[in-house]
Amino acid sequence: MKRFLLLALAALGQAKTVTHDFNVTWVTANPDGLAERKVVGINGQWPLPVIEVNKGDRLVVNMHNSLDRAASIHWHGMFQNNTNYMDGASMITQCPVPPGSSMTYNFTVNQNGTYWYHCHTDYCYPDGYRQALIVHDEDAPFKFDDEFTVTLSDWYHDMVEDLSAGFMSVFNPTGAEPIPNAFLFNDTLNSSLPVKPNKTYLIRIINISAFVGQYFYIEGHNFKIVEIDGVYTEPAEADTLYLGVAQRYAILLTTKNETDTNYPIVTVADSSLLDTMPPELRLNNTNWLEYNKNADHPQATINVTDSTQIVPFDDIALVPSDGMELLPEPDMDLNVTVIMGNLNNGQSYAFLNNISFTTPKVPSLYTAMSAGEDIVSNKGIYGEFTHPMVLNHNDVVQIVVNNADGGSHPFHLHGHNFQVIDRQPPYGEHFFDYLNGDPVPYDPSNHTAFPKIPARRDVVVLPPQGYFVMRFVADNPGVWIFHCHIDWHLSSGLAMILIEAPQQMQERMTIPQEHIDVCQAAGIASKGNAAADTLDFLDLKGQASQPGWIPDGFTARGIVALVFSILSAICGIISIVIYGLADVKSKQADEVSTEREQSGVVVVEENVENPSKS
Ligand SMILES: *[C@@H]1O[C@H](CO)[C@@H](O)[C@H](O)[C@H]1NC(C)=O
Ligand SMILES: *[C@@H]1O[C@H](CO)[C@@H](O)[C@H](O)[C@H]1NC(C)=O
Ligand SMILES: *[C@@H]1O[C@H](CO)[C@@H](O)[C@H](O)[C@H]1NC(C)=O
Ligand SMILES: *[C@@H]1O[C@H](CO)[C@@H](O)[C@H](O)[C@H]1NC(C)=O
Ligand SMILES: *[C@@H]1O[C@H](CO)[C@@H](O)[C@H](O)[C@H]1NC(C)=O
Ligand SMILES: *[C@@H]1O[C@H](CO)[C@@H](O)[C@H](O)[C@H]1NC(C)=O
Ligand SMILES: *[C@@H]1O[C@H](CO)[C@@H](O)[C@H](O)[C@H]1NC(C)=O
Ligand SMILES: *[C@@H]1O[C@H](CO)[C@@H](O)[C@H](O)[C@H]1NC(C)=O
Ligand SMILES: *[C@@H]1O[C@H](CO)[C@@H](O)[C@H](O)[C@H]1NC(C)=O
Ligand SMILES: *[C@@H]1O[C@H](CO)[C@@H](O)[C@H](O)[C@H]1NC(C)=O
Ligand SMILES: *[C@@H]1O[C@H](CO)[C@@H](O)[C@H](O)[C@H]1NC(C)=O
Ligand SMILES: *[C@@H]1O[C@H](CO)[C@@H](O)[C@H](O)[C@H]1NC(C)=O
Ligand SMILES: [Cu+2]
Repeated sequence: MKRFLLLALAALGQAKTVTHDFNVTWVTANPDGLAERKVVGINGQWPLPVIEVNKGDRLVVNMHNSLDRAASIHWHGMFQNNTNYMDGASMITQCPVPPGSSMTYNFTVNQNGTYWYHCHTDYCYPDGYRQALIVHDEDAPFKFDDEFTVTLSDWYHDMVEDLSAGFMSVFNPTGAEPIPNAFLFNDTLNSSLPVKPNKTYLIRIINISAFVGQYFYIEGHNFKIVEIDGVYTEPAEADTLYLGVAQRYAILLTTKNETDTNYPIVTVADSSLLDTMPPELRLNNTNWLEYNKNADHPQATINVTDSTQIVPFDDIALVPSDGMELLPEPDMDLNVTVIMGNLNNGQSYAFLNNISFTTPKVPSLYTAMSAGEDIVSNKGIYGEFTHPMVLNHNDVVQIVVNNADGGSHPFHLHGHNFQVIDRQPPYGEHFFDYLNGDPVPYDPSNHTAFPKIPARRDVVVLPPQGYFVMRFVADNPGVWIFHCHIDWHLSSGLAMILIEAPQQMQERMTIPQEHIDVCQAAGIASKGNAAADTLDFLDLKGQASQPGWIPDGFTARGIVALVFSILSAICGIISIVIYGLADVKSKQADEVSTEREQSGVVVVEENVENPSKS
């Protein structure tokens, strides 16, 4: 099937409709030259097509799923204002599109800059189903002669279904993430960006990885950062960037006058995220800013031994060029803590407070759209294990995310960019300092002064054992998932949903019939509460829930014992494990959740139970 682009000038202004037909199938590719594998292709091609639109355009993508599994497309960073149902997050805003079915995504793009699209159904984008989405803007507050878009990614030789089976498994009680086999630069290696002397280039860099952040610099060149995650910034001089998964930067690079030398573009994978380091894995890669095709293409000379010694530009220091000031004190204050731990099936899970996100039986948006007006704002109907929070229309919302885990986590909120008003420790030489002691949670009575004009973006990296604080206005009615963008962590539960302005959702939106038909084809209910109950929305009987807690007193030895007892059971051997079980008592008994209202400020507190750590 042919891919075609329809450029139809709208009656008013320059806005046009950009149409793509995507027939999604398996193809084969070997981008690192090390292993040919099956990847998700579009219209028989991989790398996938880069989508380009102008600001104000309508984007229409007709996706036909010719794979042997369900799929969807999320338009990362797109606000989907009044089109929440086009957000592409399976079981949040739509049903997963089953094999043989189609879905048309159709929305206007009133934003600038650098985005990407990717599958958002179970773990599906690490198999190659991700690519850049660029919004051109004639009115951008900077000038350049030409532009490049490059993606950075991690790459696995195995299919994600095989990797995930090993990841969520009693054989992996510590939750060690699969180690990639390679790191790609624009879905290849050893490539060159041909440049002319004395010119200014806009280079857009997108981390489309499943797991690993990367450092980026160009030998012999500084550059100016002019955009992060679709938000223009005052130009900021920098030499090195860190891109957590899903983050984007656009930089202006002015080339030298001389054309005798080519310069390495250096990418270094963030080794702090990798539990093991296979000797054959190339963490750093050289590509080239190519002034002269015939000159030498030298390998990078890297003068640090470990990626943690690299000092990147601190994105919190960037100032949005629209000058949007620090939002006022919040109307709603959420406080969540990232925790990794095991549940009683022996597997490792990720938690925000005491909840490991578990997919509901009805997409949460469809729960909101089918609930009675009187009950739509009751968070109970969205289920306990989706970790729902209901936001009032136009409230200022603050989210504090503390990290009780030793890894960093790139957190993404759908439907918004947000102000990052505090983050500790900062990027740089002290980034890993809190690992030397206990986690340090945000202390509202002892924090650094918030910036007057805070950086805004849609993915922020949560430091190891540290925290960040973000604010945004709940001006975009919809169900938006807030999650760690490391795909392994999303699948082990590091997510929650924000039910934003549910009454306005009902007033403003209608789910397209085609989307309802997709649910029918997938055999998934499109009405009802999180348990698919359409009669009594408050009855959550049968909702999907996380496995039970490990009884108190179960120690690390106990976890190992549990794993072995499960393994023994698998082998058909009866084994009674008694050590490790000190004081058997269910944790669930003392869980409480309270909400109190104070001078118009809703403070949501949840009792945080540390699941037993291994
Ligand atoms: C999609 O591609 C597959 C494989 O090339 C082909 O068999 C199928 O007919 C195509 N489907 C559509 C709807 O174009
Ligand atoms: C890239 O360059 C490295 C180092 O020269 C080489 O080992 C590797 O085979 C090259 N890979 C590809 C895909 O060109
Ligand atoms: C896209 O949505 C617009 C506005 O609702 C509508 O006019 C148009 O027909 C839709 N296009 C397609 C291909 O569905
Ligand atoms: C990166 O890859 C995309 C897709 O193959 C391509 O369109 C684009 O031109 C490449 N960028 C550069 C700088 O070569
Ligand atoms: C560089 O470009 C500027 C204009 O953009 C021009 O004035 C200048 O002469 C150029 N220098 C060289 C060495 O080409
Ligand atoms: C988007 O671009 C317009 C100019 O075209 C600018 O006024 C606006 O501030 C930009 N928005 C952001 C979030 O950078
Ligand atoms: C290139 O030469 C022009 C003058 O001809 C100078 O203004 C500019 O700074 C030079 N560029 C660089 C990167 O050295
Ligand atoms: C760069 O790669 C080499 C070979 O994989 C490795 O020995 C070295 O530690 C890496 N350097 C960094 C900073 O990651
Ligand atoms: C390492 O290299 C970077 C850029 O390539 C340079 O800025 C820095 O000074 C170097 N550090 C040392 C210790 O040589
Ligand atoms: C947030 O929760 C953590 C963990 O329970 C607690 O230590 C911290 O004091 C709370 N912070 C706020 C601002 O309530
Ligand atoms: C306030 O925070 C600073 C920096 O984290 C810390 O060193 C200091 O001990 C804290 N002071 C109090 C009173 O908690
Ligand atoms: C959504 O649109 C409303 C106007 O209908 C506007 O006030 C609001 O700022 C928009 N929100 C986003 C996130 O674009
Ligand atoms: Cu994570």
